[in-house]
Amino acid sequence: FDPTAVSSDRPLPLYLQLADHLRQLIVQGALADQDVLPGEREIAERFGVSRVTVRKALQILAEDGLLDQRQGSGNFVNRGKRVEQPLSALTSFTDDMRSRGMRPASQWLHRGISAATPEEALALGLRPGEKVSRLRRLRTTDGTPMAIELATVPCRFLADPEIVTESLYEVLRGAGYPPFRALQRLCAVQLTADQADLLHVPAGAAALLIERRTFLEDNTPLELVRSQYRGDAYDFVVELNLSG
Ligand code: 16G
Repeated sequence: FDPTAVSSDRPLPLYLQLADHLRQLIVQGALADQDVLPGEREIAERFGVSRVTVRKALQILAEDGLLDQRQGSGNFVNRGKRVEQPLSALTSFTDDMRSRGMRPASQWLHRGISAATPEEALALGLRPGEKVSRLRRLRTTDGTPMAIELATVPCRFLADPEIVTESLYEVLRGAGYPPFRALQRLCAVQLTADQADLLHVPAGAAALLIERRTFLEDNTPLELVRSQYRGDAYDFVVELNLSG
């Protein structure tokens, strides 16, 4: 614990400062999964704040799913389950989560039609300015934010983005455009303050940027996706074989 992380000199209410500090300790791994936090009184003394402030901060972390408040036995750190996704299978977020018995959901950040940018036109084999459907979502599992995803699909495969309510791939399959093959690139990035806010992690936290280009069986580009996956929640796993 760093008592200087909470100070009445800063404009943010003390309970929010304390919640932020504890969240960072959890997300960055200084507090391990299932660690028990000290009691309210001890935390209050260490940070020089009231017990009410501590209670409000812990309440926020519990609501964010980072703490399990167990009556009588204390506050347990819940770093959440890491999700393992095999890199070799072409699956959708919804399929992936359901196959693990988890509940996928999306929070819509944007859904609309606009002209392809030159970069998108190139990646999707479109004429410059051709119309594309854009779907920007915060993807969650069991209520925990996992990734921010922007999918761009030519309008000729998805004329109305509003018909996608849950799974984009389900809609594309239903329309006779099943995703067949994809090329994916992963690289490490730090989240911007806005992205970190959406994903409930501290600004600057590590994430995996994944760019995917998906094709139909005849090699026509179907979607271009750019996503930021939480570095603390996701493992991408790949199987290697001795070739030759
Ligand atoms: C996955 C795909 C994304 C695809 C989405 C469809 C990665 C990195 N990305 O998130 O390309 O658009 O699934 O999911 O795996 P949906 O069918 O649940 O909407």
